[in-house]
Amino acid sequence: MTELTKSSLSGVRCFIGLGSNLDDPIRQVQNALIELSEHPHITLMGHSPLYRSEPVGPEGQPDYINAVAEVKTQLEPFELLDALQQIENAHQRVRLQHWGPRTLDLDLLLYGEITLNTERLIVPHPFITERNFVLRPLADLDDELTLPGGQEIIKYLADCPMGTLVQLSL
Ligand code: A4P
Ligand code: MG
Repeated sequence: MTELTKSSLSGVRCFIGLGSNLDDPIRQVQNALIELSEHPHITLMGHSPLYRSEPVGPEGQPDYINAVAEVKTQLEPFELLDALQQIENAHQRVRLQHWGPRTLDLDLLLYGEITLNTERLIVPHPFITERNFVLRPLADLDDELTLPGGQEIIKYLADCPMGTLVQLSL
């Protein structure tokens, strides 16, 4: 096995939430998936379908396009957050309003079995269990997925209102 293949198979299994509701959101999410796959220290293992979701947060903003990517990486959690924020910044992401419209949001949903609660990084992502646009695509990728405490994602999904979540056929 070559070094390249060996390194691409090792690392921590992580899930990244992608969201966009500005400036051609479908293209923003598709390009972000390509950028994740091209990152030298991130291996894209797969991604969910894209979904259209109604905005959570301030009213009057456009619908979001959401998806979840499954990756493997040898980056530490804060290094992975740095990499995600670099990709966000490359998408001309400007932070104007909490939960407001954005060209690209990359959230670190799960980092293996790790739990972290620091000022800069909380893992699992705090709203993972209550957002249909996170739970549905996570279950698409692995319907046996659990949180670090062992709670099953599909149980949260069963209790989560689906609102107007629509899977896009791309
Ligand atoms: N941060 C802490 N933990 C994490 C983590 N696990 N992953 C810190 C990523 N970042 C994390 O994030 C603010 C800070 O959170 C970061 O600097 C990082 O150090 P931000 O992306 O700049 O700000 P934000 O996104 O406005 O705030 P926040 O709390 O991350 O919001 P969310 O939870 O990302 O929600 N509606 C729909 N339909 N679809 C969406 O995707 N997204 C949001 C944003 C709101 N409404 C939405 C959607
Ligand atoms: Mg965010």
